[in-house]
Amino acid sequence: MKRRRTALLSLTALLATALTALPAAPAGADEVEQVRNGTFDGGTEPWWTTSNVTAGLSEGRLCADVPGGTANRWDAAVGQNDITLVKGESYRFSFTATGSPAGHAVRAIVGLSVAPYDTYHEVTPQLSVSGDRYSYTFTSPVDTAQGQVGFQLGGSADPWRFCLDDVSLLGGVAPEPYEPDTGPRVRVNQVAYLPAGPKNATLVTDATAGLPWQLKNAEGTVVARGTTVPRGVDASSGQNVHSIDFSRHRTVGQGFTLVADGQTSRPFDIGTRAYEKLRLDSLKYYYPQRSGLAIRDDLRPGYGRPAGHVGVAPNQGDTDVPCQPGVCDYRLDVSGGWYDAGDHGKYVVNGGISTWELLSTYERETLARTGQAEKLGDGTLAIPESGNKVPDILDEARWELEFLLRMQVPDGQPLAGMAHHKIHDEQWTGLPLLPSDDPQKRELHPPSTAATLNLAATAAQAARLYRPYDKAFAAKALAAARKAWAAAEAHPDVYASADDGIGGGAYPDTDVTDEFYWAAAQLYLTTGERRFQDHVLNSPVHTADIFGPLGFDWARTAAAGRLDLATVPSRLPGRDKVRQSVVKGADRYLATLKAHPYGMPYAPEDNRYDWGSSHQILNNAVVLATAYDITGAAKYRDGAVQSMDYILGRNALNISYVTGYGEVSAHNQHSRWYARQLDANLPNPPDGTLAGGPNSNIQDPLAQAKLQGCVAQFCYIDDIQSWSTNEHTINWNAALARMASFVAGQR
Ligand code: 9MR
Repeated sequence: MKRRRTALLSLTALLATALTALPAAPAGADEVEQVRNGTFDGGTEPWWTTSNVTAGLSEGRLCADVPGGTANRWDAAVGQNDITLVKGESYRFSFTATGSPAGHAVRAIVGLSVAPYDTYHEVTPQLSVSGDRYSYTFTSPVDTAQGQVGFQLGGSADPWRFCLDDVSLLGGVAPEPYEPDTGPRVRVNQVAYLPAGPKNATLVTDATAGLPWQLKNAEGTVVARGTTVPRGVDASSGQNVHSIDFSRHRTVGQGFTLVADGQTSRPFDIGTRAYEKLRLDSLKYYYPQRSGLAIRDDLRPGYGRPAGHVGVAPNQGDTDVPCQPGVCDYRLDVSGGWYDAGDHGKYVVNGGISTWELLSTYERETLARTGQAEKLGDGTLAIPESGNKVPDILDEARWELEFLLRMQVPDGQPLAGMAHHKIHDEQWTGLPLLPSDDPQKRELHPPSTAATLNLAATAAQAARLYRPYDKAFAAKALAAARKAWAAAEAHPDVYASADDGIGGGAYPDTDVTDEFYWAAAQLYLTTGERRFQDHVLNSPVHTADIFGPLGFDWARTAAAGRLDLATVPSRLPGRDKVRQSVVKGADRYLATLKAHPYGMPYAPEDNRYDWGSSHQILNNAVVLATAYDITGAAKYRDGAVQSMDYILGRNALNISYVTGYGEVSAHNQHSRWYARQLDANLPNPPDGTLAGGPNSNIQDPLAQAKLQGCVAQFCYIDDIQSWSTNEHTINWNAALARMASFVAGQR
């Protein structure tokens, strides 16, 4: 599986039904076999094998002796090339296979036989000794004459035997429209409502008049009742819906259900405990994302793995990494840091906003009326540093900060003080692949102004937060921040190329006025110095309306300055106005939430959900939470708390986007090492991992095949191949941690 940028797909306008079926081909009309000699009648031509596999005919089948001791699935394979695939056409891929001894799996793919080896359909069934028939239907996202049917057999420590028969790739079959299983039509927060908090649900129904609802406790006793409020057709789902408000019920308990229109919701709790756990789980996510050290199984049972990228073969990095050709002639030790997401890349832009949001989660807990900094203290996150008397959240963020500092161009070089935009593999790698097994060359990409300002902002913030615990580190961070700031001022318009997306994400950004503002704000809050204050006050960003529908993220970082200027004590002239601007932004998110039948502060233009929509919703909720911290007004607190309902199940798909939270939760996020969907020996992501969520642009082939024509909330599939709707990342989990921590402090 490789990630590529693909042209945006046009979305059909709002549809009355949620998903359109793919255009139906007349079944059986012109079904055409694409595989030659799939029955192995006259021999094994034109099938090929990798040189380490010995294959031959056995009882009319192809049988292959697979060697042990290979690392990757594709290190041992059988396949057939020169397969023609037609874009938009559906294919039935089927075969019969055995594996002995039992327990071995085959990765069966239909993909590209040449670089970048994209796969258009892949499955990894566990084989039996007696044999099974496998059959799958998919739609090709491309036109190619260089297709391949491949059976990848590598990755086993021991040798085994694979036999194959009746391989078929039938073109022109009827597509199988994807119908998500959305369960009961009463949609609730499947985790927990706060006892004194808002309690809202959504009913999907054709009814146009109000219907009776009942709240039942775990024993099935009705404890509250009322009438639903018809809300008409919801634009974000295309569904006719009603809303239900049961906020008046405040009794704590487990296993409540909501009943309406003959449907019983998934169960939920009323209480705070789940949020205490989520606050920690969402932060515990980071330790196994760490590059550069072995993950201890005693600290994360089931997640132990060898250190990735410590300069040990087959890794080619990260302790001594060259630049891309022509970019520089030095090498850097850029080990450590967090892997960005499901890939092995490490990006300063994105590392920065993630670090800010963790540091700000902590800082907010130290400053706000309802803050509970002690809940994030030493010993709370089960990390190697637990017990060192430093709050664990600071220890975790420091792992990334140390990496960000290493990405700074050394003194004496032409761009000294700037930060390299990113470091990652030369080519995209396939799935699954443990960090320690990544064989690709690693390269530093050119410095950028945006990366330099990410470094300046986070290192400056670090300087004030780590001072009580480690003065030397605080001083080092501040010196690096000043140096980065000066370098950015000297090189204010060095942009990362949008085309630099091979082997890693591009993270392009050609407007860095917001990054300048963010960095100046952090430098000012830490030093109080006049020149940083002047930059803040003179920046057009300072008074701009920055709280738009998509909120803030790695590319739109103004809020990371504004929210802190509004809440971290300082003598900034006009600070009251800054605080008011946050409240004004929150008022708008509150209005969006109130108008939304699913009760969330998110209504993007043209109903187009963006990449990582779940974290955008959470970040809009952060603005509401900050308005509560500023004003103490309950309506902002309630809005922030209520935003969690969507994330945890009150949505069109009836799914919680947080792994392990709620009866049905996302658990197949795109990842090279949490790849259980592809390899039963690997884990799913840990509890508390946020999925990117609906993305109207569905850039990946799997989503394009399954979700064509989807309406906003429906543009999501919990499949490991859907990297554009279902990845996990360090910046998205930071938004979850920030909100979980806020909600855990409310009652
Ligand atoms: O989250 C990023 C999204 O905003 C961009 O539109 C997209 C394309 O540039 O990239 C996303 O980030 C991915 C990054 O490029 C590589 N690591 C995984 C990230 C999440 O999918």
